[in-house]
Amino acid sequence: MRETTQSGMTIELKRGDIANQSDVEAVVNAANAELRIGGGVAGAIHRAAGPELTEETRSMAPIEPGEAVISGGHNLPNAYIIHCLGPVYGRDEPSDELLANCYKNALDLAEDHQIERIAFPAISTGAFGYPMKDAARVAFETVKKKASELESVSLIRFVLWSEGDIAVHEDMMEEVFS
Ligand code: AR6
Repeated sequence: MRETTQSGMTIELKRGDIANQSDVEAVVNAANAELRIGGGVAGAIHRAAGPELTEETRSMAPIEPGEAVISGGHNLPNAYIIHCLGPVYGRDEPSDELLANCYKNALDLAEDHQIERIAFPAISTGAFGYPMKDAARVAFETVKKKASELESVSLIRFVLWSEGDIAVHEDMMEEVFS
């Protein structure tokens, strides 16, 4: 399963680069606490958005695990970037609750800004070491719980880096949504 509908909202999986999603209004950054350029997603987003992004986010930092803040998209093709700090697996506990908070808080910010289409990376599953399958379960269960209260958001895209990551998400989508 690569796409499903929940309370009228589409949830889809796509392989690609989170910094190259021109048909959504907001992309989510798997940020660091300082909201600076880093590796992985944060590197790709900050490089594509340009140095003005770091200037804008400086005053919002530091953020805590589970927290989300919103900025402009600068040179990205998106109006907004929502920056989430995921938990470092094995250190920030309870990791599942903190990861769920990332998705909840990002979706709340999207609603506040009347965002209809939003793309998430697999937060915490790179440098922060969260197992992909467990992270996918948390992401989908959180989206499923929130779906009925979302009025503005009509598309949630999960942008995954590899075919293997897509396969893990396909199986978990089946498990959580069917
Ligand atoms: N587009 C989509 N997914 C990507 C991309 C991309 N351009 N690049 C990597 N991924 P990570 P985290 C995948 O490490 O675990 C940073 O250095 C990647 O394969 O970006 O939350 C920050 O500065 C993985 O599955 O985020 C923080 O210090 C997933 O995105 C720290 O890493 C997340 O990997 C955040 O760690």
